[in-house]
Amino acid sequence: MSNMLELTEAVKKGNRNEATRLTREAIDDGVAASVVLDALLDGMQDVGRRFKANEVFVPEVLIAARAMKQSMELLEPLLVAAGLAPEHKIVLGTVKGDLHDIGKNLVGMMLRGANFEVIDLGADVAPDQFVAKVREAGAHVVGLSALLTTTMPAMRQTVEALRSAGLGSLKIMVGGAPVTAEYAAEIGADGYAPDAASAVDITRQLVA
Ligand code: B1M
Repeated sequence: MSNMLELTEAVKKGNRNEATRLTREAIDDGVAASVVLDALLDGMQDVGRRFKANEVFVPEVLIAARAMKQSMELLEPLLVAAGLAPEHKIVLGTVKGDLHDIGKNLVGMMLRGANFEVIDLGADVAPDQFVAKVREAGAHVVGLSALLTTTMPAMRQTVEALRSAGLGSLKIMVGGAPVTAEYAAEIGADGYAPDAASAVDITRQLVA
């Protein structure tokens, strides 16, 4: 018999095999895809909350995201069939000249864990690459990461390029260790997130 609380616990603990087994069992038992999805999201949301509160750290988030990912792969065809595929697309990347991608990857994992579709362009991404991908994908939000004070100007240039490309109601979120809310406002971004869990909250606000 499927147990959604156990599934949530398995994600929280990053127990990939257990999460996969319980997801498969739930699917076989005919549990609605939305119910299984909620159990997975609850687990990831809890990990995000504890990460924000410094109760768990990067490794715990990584293993929880890995457990969630494998279950999502099983669930995805059912979600699509039930019309529950992610509603919002986010293009994510680290700006030109910057190779740091660990924090950006965490942001991507947390966003996927909150049922956003994430298109990750990687690191060292030029402004025109962001513009082209946002246009091609019809993304609702773009997320820019920078870890170096020397690449913060590239973040500004990317915001300028996105704004002058006339991409409609596109929202821009920025983050990364040297980035502040003041800098985000100065360069004309719509949102700033200090950490990966907050990035989910900010993205929800931006698409609301
Ligand atoms: Co580099 N590095 N690094 N480095 N590196 C820092 C950032 C530095 C602070 C180290 C130091 O001097 N103390 C320093 C920057 C100084 C500055 O600019 N003020 C620095 C430097 C100088 C450099 C080089 C220039 C060194 C050199 O070659 N002389 C060079 C630059 C290369 C380049 O990018 N062109 C360089 C290279 C590297 C490595 C390649 C060796 C490696 C990166 C590997 C990789 O990412 N694949 C590396 C690393 C690992 C670091 C440190 C040690 C760790 C960064 C990290 O991953 N943190 C870092 C020092 C430190 O932070 N202790 C350092 C963990 C990660 C989870 O946190 O990335 O902050 P963070 O992400 C957080 C938040 O910032 C936020 O959420 C994340 C999770 O909560 N966040 C977002 C991040 N992006 C977001 C986007 C959002 C929202 C939130 O919305 C879109």
